[in-house]
Amino acid sequence: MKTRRKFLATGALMAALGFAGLAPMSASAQMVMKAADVHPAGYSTVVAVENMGKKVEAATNGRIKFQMFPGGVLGDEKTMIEQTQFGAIQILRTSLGPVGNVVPEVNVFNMPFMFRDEAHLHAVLDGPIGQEMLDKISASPAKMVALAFTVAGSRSLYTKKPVRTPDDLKGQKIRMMGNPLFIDTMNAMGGNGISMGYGEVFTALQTGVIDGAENNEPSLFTSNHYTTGTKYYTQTKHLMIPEIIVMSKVTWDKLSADDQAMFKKLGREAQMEQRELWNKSVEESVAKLKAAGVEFIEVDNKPFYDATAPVRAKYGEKYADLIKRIEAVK
Ligand code: GTR
Repeated sequence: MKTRRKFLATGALMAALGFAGLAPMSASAQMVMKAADVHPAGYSTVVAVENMGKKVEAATNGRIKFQMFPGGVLGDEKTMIEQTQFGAIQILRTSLGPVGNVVPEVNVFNMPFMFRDEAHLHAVLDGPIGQEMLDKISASPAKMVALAFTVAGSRSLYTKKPVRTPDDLKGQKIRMMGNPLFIDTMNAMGGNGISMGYGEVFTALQTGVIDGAENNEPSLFTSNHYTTGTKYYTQTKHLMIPEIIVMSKVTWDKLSADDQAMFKKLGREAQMEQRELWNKSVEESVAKLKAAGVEFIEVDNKPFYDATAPVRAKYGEKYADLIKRIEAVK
């Protein structure tokens, strides 16, 4: 028993350090791909990637399988992107927010009020523009092969004081994801944007380092941020940021063409499956947040839209044609 436990522990350590999957593949060699996510077990993105892993395992008779590291145990998204780039993480689900720092083109999708609503966003992602964006990421020097999109609804503000207008955000320090575009967005909306990793937000809210943050309902719920006194959820819906499932290019280059095609196919299936899981999780989180006393504030988001026009102008200038095509999607 003891020896077996030690053996298992060593195996887990080796997997955690990134040894698994680094050896050159022979036909019978097993490849264990480390998959990572900042979200906890049970979250729509984690479940969709786990299910993709099960399909991969079945399709390859166990030759390739996933080992999921949820809850940000391998670091925040910036760190995980770096680890994916050099091959220590093989499969990563990440927001496009921090990806904008390594693939600037994706910032078109990261701009405030870029999409009319979720139906518009989903039509863009599932159609030719979405495929082009995945291909752009894969062809960029970022060393990540983009397999699929996941969705994350829209981001709204959660604060300790109610916010109804940009004026109410004056002097409030609001956590944003690490990307200058988001800091500019918050500053334009009236607050002070503070960049920090997702895993630091809870303590920063508790200690008053920040006054609030912004995210979708499932993230607000599963992160427990709502327990820190941020009981007002103001539905500005200022950002609708798509997310991606990527494979490290280091790993991708070791796969056969057949395996690569299988990953693309199963990636697309994961995209559709997560969509269903997502919709359910939004409903559930809204109900749970309301039951816990979070007040949902409906606002007129026109003043926030108008205030962020300079941000869209600054970041969108280079991509005017693409933006026109996005706007034309029905
Ligand atoms: C969530 C998103 C995560 C992460 C997080 C954050 O909505 O799904 O990938 O980006 O927001 O705010 O850091």
